[in-house]
Amino acid sequence: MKIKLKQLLFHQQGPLTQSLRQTKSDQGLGNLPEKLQPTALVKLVCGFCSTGCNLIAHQKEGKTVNLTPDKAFNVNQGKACPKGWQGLVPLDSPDRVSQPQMKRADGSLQPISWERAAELFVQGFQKIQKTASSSANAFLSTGQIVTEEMAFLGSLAKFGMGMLHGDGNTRQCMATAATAYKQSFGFDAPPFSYEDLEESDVLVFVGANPCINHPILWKRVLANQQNPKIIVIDPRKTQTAQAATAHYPLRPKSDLILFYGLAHWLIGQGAIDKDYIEAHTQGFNEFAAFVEAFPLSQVAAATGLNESLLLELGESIQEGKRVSFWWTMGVNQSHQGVLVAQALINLALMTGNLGRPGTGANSITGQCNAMGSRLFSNTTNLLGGHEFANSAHRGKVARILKIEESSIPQENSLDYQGILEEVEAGKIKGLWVIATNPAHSWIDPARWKRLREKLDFLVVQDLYPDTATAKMADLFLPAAAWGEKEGTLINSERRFAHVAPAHPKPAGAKTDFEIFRLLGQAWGLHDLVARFGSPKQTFALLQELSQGQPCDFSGIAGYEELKQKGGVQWPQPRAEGVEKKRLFAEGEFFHPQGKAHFCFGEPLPPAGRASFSFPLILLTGRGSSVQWHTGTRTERAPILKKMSPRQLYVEVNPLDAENLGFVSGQSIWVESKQGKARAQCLISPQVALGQVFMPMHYPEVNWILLPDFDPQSKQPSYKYTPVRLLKS
Ligand SMILES: Nc1nc2c(c(=O)[nH]1)N[C@H]1C(S)=C(S)[C@@H](COP(=O)(O)OP(=O)(O)OC[C@H]3O[C@@H](n4cnc5c(=O)[nH]c(N)nc54)[C@H](O)[C@@H]3O)O[C@H]1N2
Ligand SMILES: Nc1nc2c(c(=O)[nH]1)N[C@H]1C(S)=C(S)[C@@H](COP(=O)(O)OP(=O)(O)OC[C@H]3O[C@@H](n4cnc5c(=O)[nH]c(N)nc54)[C@H](O)[C@@H]3O)O[C@H]1N2
Ligand code: SF4
Ligand SMILES: [Mo]
Repeated sequence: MKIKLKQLLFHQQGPLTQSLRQTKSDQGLGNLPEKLQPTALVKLVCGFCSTGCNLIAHQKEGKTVNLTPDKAFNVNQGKACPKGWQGLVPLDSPDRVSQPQMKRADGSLQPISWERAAELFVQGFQKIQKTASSSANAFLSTGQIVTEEMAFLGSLAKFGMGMLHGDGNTRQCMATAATAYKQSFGFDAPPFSYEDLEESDVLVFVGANPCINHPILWKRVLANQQNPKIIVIDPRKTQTAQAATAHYPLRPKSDLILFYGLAHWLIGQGAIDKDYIEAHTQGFNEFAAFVEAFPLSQVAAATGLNESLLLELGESIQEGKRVSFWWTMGVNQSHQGVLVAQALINLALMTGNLGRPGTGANSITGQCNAMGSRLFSNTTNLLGGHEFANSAHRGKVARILKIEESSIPQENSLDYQGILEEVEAGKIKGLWVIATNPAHSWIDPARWKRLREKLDFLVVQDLYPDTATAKMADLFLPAAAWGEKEGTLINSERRFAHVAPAHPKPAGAKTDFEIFRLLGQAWGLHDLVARFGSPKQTFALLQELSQGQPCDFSGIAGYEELKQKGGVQWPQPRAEGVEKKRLFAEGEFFHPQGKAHFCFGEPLPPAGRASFSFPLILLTGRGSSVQWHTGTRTERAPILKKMSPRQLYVEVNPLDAENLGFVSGQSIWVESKQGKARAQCLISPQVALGQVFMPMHYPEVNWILLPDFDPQSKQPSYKYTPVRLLKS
């Protein structure tokens, strides 16, 4: 083998040989035993979380045999979490199918050819269009396919197939942050770079548990040399809270009052940056007057944090030279998430903690391409962060895609819940679900079961035919996975990175991109399909669409530059050669006057309130670093499976358990007004008295949640349901 490798290196001339040779020694692979020596190395970015770790696929005789983290690039600096290391394993699962499946009258599945599947797809949706209405079909997209596929899907569905409505699982995840940024900054633009994690002297994590959910970002925090204060604001004493320098266990959903109170206190202390506020923001005086109603005494009563703790927290922000605020789902999934996110943005703006190294109001994204879906899924906004309602934007998109402007909807799509309500009302009858598993993950999965009966035609496109949603489908389209296809993902710091087709897809399987081409052709959309000839061609199209937008990345020299640099952050317009690590360094925002807006509103209680009958508050979220959402991928990796609990559990505070007479390991019922789930009682001081926690990875959890939504972002509030515990 050594000889073969040498021959390969010797015979291959030019940059590829060079990069292979450099990579092998740089990566420390030269010392591997002979039988493990790869014959080729392919670089790609991880397809699980939004961190976007650079990985290397080891190939041997044309087959990918291993994955290791890439040491050459800055994002992960040679580290990966267990999901990254095990990323290939779910691809080789023996139960993957490469043929589409059609549901027979008796409910069983019949494998069919791709041609037949395309025919059924067209017949099914076109029949609904003709017999019901032109807007009776809709789609639900994802943050887990490559950007090129998202844009293709969104264009086909909306401009070609006439689907007026389409949303995605980023509604469950990032809608709040997107709405907050748009209103505050004028565009959905997370301002930070990962370097800020290392350059900050005060880091405030709100409703975020990066130790298990973004473990490699947490490594970057640990690399911070500024002797930082690491503050965690979370009702639970999470792994992150335990590792932090300070933990503020506020009452669930009291964040808004907390941050308004802190703003009021900081203004009272004069701990604000008046010059910055004057030069770069608008609405501060109104905000300052509004927060007068939040003295610390009232904040203490609402949050359960005593005044001395609140003062300590306020002083940390006041004294910090480079303060950064980081938030995730504890904020986004709230009944007033947009206002909470904006309260954090306001704190950053008023203290001048924006645009400088180590600062920022920073929403960490979740899925590997959540950011791609926010810009290019063509669901809530028109391709490239444009507006459906703006005729100039429609004109631009029509010109670049060479389509009739009239084929672009002039109004925004219904949001996710709105789509489901239309299904319930019998107005939407056809649904196409791509790379998401709502029958498990949506806040009201009971609704899914009811809706199935209302839908005339459900098509599910996934890697596996046995997901909770795929099992309900009339037509199942099996897709090739991440690692088997090409395209780009955009990580949390706005970095475009390249995914290579490093692993052979199952024989006969098609990538999502190829499926979209097939379906588009079968629909008769030949011109539109021709515009999306290949992922590479689509990337160039997206670059053109981005021109003149805040996310302009037309200056990236194609996939080649992404491969060479391990990724490039947007913006990267053609005129500027230098990468901009963070946004707003000049204090120029995207609103017409260039100023950021202070946005705020009255705090309101959540829909469900703890009561005598349901005295405990159920929080949900991620349970471990080895479990990914609904488990379709991580449950197919035996090592990851072994490292995670097999049974649904509920974390209960020791005092609550004692009062109820429960012991750890006992099977109990967790019951809400919606329903009940049996779980193993896990007595844990990590949850506060009066609260319980359940991980979202088990399907029963969402069956008992109270459907409640942020009125602005329409994002579900997954983290607040009154429950009681009963012996089972
Ligand atoms: N291992 C693993 N990693 C993942 C994922 C996964 O499934 N598994 N998913 C990825 C995705 S898509 C996402 S979106 C991210 C999510 O990443 P995180 O947001 O870190 O994950 P969660 O556990 O959902 O929620 C974070 C915290 O919010 C807290 N919280 C609940 N209610 C409140 C509240 O009212 N106020 C405050 N301040 N905090 C509250 C919870 O106690 C929890 O610790 O993780 C990504 N990374
Ligand atoms: N209770 C509770 N519920 C929650 C949350 C919570 O905190 N608490 N968090 C919410 C959040 S933040 C999120 S992001 C959602 C996630 O919810 P989902 O998106 O429903 O969860 P996943 O399990 O990631 O589902 C993705 C599906 O896509 C498939 N897939 C993966 N790659 C590809 C591909 O390349 N092509 C195709 N066609 N299919 C592919 C996978 O097999 C899987 O079935 O869950 C939400 N639900
Ligand atoms: S931290 Fe996220 S991107 Fe990095 S290896 Fe783990 S799952 Fe993949
Ligand atoms: Mo998410």
